[in-house]
Amino acid sequence: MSRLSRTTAQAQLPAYLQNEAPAIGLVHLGPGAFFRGHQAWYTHRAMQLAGGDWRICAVSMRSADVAAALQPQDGLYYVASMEQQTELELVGSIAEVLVAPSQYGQVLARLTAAQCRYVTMTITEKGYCLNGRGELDLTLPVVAADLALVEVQPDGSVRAESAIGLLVQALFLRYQANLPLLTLMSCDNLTDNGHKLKAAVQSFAAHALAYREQAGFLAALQQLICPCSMVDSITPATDDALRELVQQRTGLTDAWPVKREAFVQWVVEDVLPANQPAWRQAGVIFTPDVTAFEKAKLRLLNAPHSTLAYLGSLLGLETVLDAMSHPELSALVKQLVQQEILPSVPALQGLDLAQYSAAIFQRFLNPSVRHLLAQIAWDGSQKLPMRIIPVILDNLQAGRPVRLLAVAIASWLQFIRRRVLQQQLPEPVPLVDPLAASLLAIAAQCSGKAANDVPLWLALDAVFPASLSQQPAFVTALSRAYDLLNHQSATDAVQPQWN
Ligand code: CS2
Repeated sequence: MSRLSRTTAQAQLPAYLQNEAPAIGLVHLGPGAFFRGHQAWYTHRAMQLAGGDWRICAVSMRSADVAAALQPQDGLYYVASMEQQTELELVGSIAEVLVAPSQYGQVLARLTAAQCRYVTMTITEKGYCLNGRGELDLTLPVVAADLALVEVQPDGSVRAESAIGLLVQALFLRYQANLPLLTLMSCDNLTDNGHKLKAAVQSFAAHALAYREQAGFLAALQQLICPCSMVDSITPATDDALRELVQQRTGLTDAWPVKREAFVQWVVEDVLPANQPAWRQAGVIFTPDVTAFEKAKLRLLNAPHSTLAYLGSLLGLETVLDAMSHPELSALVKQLVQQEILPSVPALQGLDLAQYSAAIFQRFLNPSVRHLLAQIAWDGSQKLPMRIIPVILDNLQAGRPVRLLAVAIASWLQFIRRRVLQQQLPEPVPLVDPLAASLLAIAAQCSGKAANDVPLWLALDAVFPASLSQQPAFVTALSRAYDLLNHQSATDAVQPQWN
């Protein structure tokens, strides 16, 4: 069986790769499955429709796995969109994959090339190194180390480890070379992602030894364009079943195809420079204000997703489909959305939010997408402050209920406790979270009783704003849910007794 490459896939190559390939115009940080099924696919579509020199240099911030898989196949890979029928599409927008730690000079060269105009990024919530207030966390070791770098060398001999540090280096080199700055596009599930990114870049530059005396550079950064965006497409991790399917259908071996649901959406704040890939033609929605789209998606998709992940894991379930097929759990999550989340979502012209939410629950039932709850459960400390805590704050302020939102939080806390209790097992399951050490340390002091444990958890200011522990309505609801999930089986806890 031949390996996928430009030569072996000649007959199926997208038209833009048939002759000379377009030049690189974009750099992307974080070439995980989501990016490959989403932004890289949109850019592929854009080049199919309108050409342009918009191929992508994809940069892994740490792991060399994606480069090892895609380089031998000329950056090509298949996207499988899973609906009743599985459609395969060969995507050719990735020109190369670089690994930042070992190819730093090349990464800087790409970022400082005149023809590079955009950096898109999917570095997950934790990649932005923000604190509980959504600002750059100057105390994180990786940020502190990057801030202490005293010079910037175009050859990459001075290396930043964080994405923000790398971007500021590149922007500074462009500034020195009189090149236009880059447009930086966060494509992560962060509230206000563009504003947070811009603020983090500016804060880094203002605090870093190498830049803080450079008034001209700091002033130039005020002009930096960082559009906010909402990204959406459910993209489970690749598995061997997908690799086999691709092999059977195409006769070629693809080391790392990507699968996702057929639904795909990208809404971008309409502030991009005129010179851009034909994303609009490819279906990207441009709008003056993304906030309402972003709130609707984070609250109506990601919030129930996380709730299903934690409660479902406590119930011993494996996938989103399993969780949605559990009658009490799915009823509870629907009730949560109906009663406590939908009222917090601002109206969006032309979109019926109830229908939008119903369609999302339908997407969760897609039998072809095997989406593991364990994958969604990762990084709760980073995700819940974007998807659940803001709804709680809004509801408290508006006098709306938070009872079921508190169940969602309690299920996360009990999920962490479960991990601690499992440490004694022969094969303990690790807690995947950048704050794992702090979370496990708190869990180790827990007794299981809310009266003792809830204050310990609420003191975690990276996740819970201080004001929350002053809110009796929330503390009582959280304590009740916590005790219930502790003393009874999770099955009992999702019974209709919440009504
Ligand atoms: C999920 C998201 O893993 C998670 O936390 O909630 O990745 C979700 O599948 C995407 O945001 C859908 O667009």
